[in-house]
Amino acid sequence: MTIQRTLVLCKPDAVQRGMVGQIISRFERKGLKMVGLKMMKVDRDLASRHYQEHVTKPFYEELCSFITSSPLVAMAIEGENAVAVVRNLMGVTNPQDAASGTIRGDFGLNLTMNLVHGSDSPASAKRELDLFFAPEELHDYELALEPWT
Ligand code: 3AN
Repeated sequence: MTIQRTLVLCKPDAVQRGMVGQIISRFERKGLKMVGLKMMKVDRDLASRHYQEHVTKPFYEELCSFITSSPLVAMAIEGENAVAVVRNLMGVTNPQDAASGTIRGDFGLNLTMNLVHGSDSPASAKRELDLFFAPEELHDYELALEPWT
């Protein structure tokens, strides 16, 4: 059993469209545990560090201006194989190709405004959680229902 932590962002479009509650709900009902949660406005510096792997891509500028355009909700999520499980719940990058039943498949149409971000590997998760959360903002606690999920 591999318990992992991963970063999820409910991006500015999710906040603006009033979908944060529904998105969080999908992670909760799966049995994943929220261990950190906050609303924040991402500045240019954080955006460029978060998206450093995309710096040479043609969509980099659009990505950074979108993520800094309005507040987002950042979450640290914990659970068994949380990195891959979260990615499966999100669906593939382009919402038009994402399977029904996934967040992007059910709620999105736009490649840039694709509602959520989830770390793509345990190494990215560690790097991204460090970018978005201070250690004291992450909580170790037990959920009473954990033995049942
Ligand atoms: P994911 O978010 O599924 O891990 P990445 O890491 O490949 O996808 O891309 C990061 C973000 O960049 C995506 N969430 C999406 O908003 C944007 N993006 C990816 N590919 C494109 C593209 N071809 N054109 C515009 N935006 C893109």
